[in-house]
Amino acid sequence: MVCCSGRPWRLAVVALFALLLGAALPAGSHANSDVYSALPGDTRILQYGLADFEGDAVKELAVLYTTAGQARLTFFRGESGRWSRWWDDEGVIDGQDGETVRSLEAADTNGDGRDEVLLYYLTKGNAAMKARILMMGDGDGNNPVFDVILEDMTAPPGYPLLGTEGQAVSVTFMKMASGEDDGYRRVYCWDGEAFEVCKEVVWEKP
Ligand SMILES: [Ca+2]
Ligand SMILES: [Ca+2]
Repeated sequence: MVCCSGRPWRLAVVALFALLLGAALPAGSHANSDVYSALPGDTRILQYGLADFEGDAVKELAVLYTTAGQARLTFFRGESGRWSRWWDDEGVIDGQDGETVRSLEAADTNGDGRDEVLLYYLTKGNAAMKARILMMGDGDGNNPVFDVILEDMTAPPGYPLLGTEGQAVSVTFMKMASGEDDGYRRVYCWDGEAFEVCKEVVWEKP
């Protein structure tokens, strides 16, 4: 699944809302109370998403929310038909310099069969949108670790392009020149372990 054909992801979100409204879905009929009872009392949900972060063909639930004025991300996994808290972000989703996290998406950005989480932030003044990609790293299924594997921005605000560059799976960011800054088309290729810049075209400022 790629970013720009995100229909499966959106369908998953729609399905989850149906779940929260009481419709029957595989994870059980008590997902609403499972999720809310595990989160702080002042939680305000921003967005949900279902994706398979482990690559075991079973989807987990990602919940983006605010509490005490901070955005937080918590993952749940299905256990015996209930949602069970699985992972908390512990700060890896915090924005910088006035950035605020706006939304999330899930996609297999590196082609390894497991989904990653893409978090989107609007930068100060809404001049650009930053994407931060989190991937499940070392750890086991019971104690997962999610690491930031890529971060860059698109301006005017937009989404990175997921695709291929030659034989490599790639993520591309485009930033228009503005003010004193040049722009770029910057391609990151997955080398099996990390995303590395594999192509960059500079767009000089006028
Ligand atoms: Ca899974
Ligand atoms: Ca992946």
